[in-house]
Amino acid sequence: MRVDIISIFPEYFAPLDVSLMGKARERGILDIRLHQLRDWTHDVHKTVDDTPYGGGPGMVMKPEVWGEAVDAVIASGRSAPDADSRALPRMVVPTPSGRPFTQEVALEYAKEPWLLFAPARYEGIDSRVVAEYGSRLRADEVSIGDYVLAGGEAAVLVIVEAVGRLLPGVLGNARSVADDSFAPGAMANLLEGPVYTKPPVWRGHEVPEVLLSGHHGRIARWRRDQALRRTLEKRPELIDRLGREDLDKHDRRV
Ligand code: 6GU
Repeated sequence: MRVDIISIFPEYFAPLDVSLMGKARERGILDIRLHQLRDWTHDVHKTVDDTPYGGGPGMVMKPEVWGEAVDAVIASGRSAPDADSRALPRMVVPTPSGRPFTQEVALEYAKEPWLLFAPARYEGIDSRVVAEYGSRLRADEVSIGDYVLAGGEAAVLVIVEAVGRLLPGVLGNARSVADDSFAPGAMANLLEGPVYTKPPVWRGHEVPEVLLSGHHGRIARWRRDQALRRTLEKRPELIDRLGREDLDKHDRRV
């Protein structure tokens, strides 16, 4: 997967050199290309923002600079010899006023050959930029949660990591993706329950004996009960949303 990120802080993305994402890049599974937005300004001050029409606090990122930057990145992909199916990227604009970024969206993005991220600072990007690219390619405004960050860069790190770990060959054990909280499948729409490793007793805390029993059926049932219990306690709205198909005949209201 190719990932382009245009930002006034390309150095913000240094963590993508580390750990799982770093390995994915070394292996060529993830091709991340960072771009300095200011490279597409034309004034000596490399201005990327201006005051908002209609007044109000803060600054808004100028559409011309973003337009030139995004056009250039799109053009760089199309002229590449390996252009294959990546005629146009899926564009992702992080903003607290976007649609929620969920595991479902991560799975959808993981199927794309090319993502282009446009994280903003200040009060956001002039809205005509998403209007323009929304008509030329698929452009999504997404939020990573109900709180406000100082800029979209941290959201891009979150999204790239959530998507990157889903790419074939990135995780050692592919099964761990299927068992994720929020992943479709056996534990669909439930939080994962507690996990333990050796020693069997630590500071007086014992590992639940069922996990030491070797009885796979009992273990699976216990894990599902723990997942149901934890979900009910921490995310009751997820329990309310479970459909018949998410429940098995041994699930009961705890
Ligand atoms: Cl995507 N950006 C910013 N600036 N704040 C956020 C966010 C994104 N998602 C939640 N809060």
